[in-house]
Amino acid sequence: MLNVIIFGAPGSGKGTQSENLIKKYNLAHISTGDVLRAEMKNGTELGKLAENYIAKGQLVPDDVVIGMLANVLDSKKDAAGVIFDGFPRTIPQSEALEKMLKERGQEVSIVVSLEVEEPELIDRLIKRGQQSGRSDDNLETIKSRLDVYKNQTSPLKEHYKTTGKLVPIKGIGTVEDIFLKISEAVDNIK
Ligand code: B4P
Repeated sequence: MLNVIIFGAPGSGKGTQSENLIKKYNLAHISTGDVLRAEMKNGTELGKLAENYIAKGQLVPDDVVIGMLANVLDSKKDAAGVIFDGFPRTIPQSEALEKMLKERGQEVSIVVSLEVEEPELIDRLIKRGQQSGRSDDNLETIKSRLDVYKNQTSPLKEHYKTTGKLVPIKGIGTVEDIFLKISEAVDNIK
């Protein structure tokens, strides 16, 4: 089973490239951001809790996201593989994911890290905010998301470097060119 983590700062193109990966490799998609936004839209208890964190650009607490992921993962057990988009975002989340996969006789296959500089990230997210109306795509919240990424999420890169799973890919250029580089990396591990 192919387990792809797509990793990168907010606005690096994780969601965009996930869509291409799903189509080409027939993978199931788990985006913790999408799951949380759906809960918010449906006004569930989890959604109400998540809203407080997302609107401020902070991470939703680990225990909440990890608990949520276990349920979602089991719902995809018949898929050819899974793309993890926006998860893990902290060291405890990566440990939980590895444990969950191990319990199911699986492991992380590859961690694709999309590398994009901060001014470009801000530019993309502001543009998206003008169209999507996402509550976290405004300058103040974008800046907190980038700080959270630097402090809590980017240390995961070191962890995946030591496991030999990390493949850094420049995330600037056309969506198609970036996808070609990602596909090459994925094909190399198959
Ligand atoms: P997410 O939904 O994961 O949002 P994100 O990291 O901000 O990235 P996003 O998916 O939106 O952007 P993408 O890189 O696809 O998370 C939202 C919030 O939910 C988090 O801040 C957090 O509060 C909470 N959350 C989610 N997961 C969590 C977890 N595991 N633990 C705790 N909390 C969690 O960028 C896309 C934009 O760039 C698009 O507008 C696209 O059109 C553009 N783009 C893409 N490729 C491009 C290219 N090559 N050139 C130009 N533009 C491009």
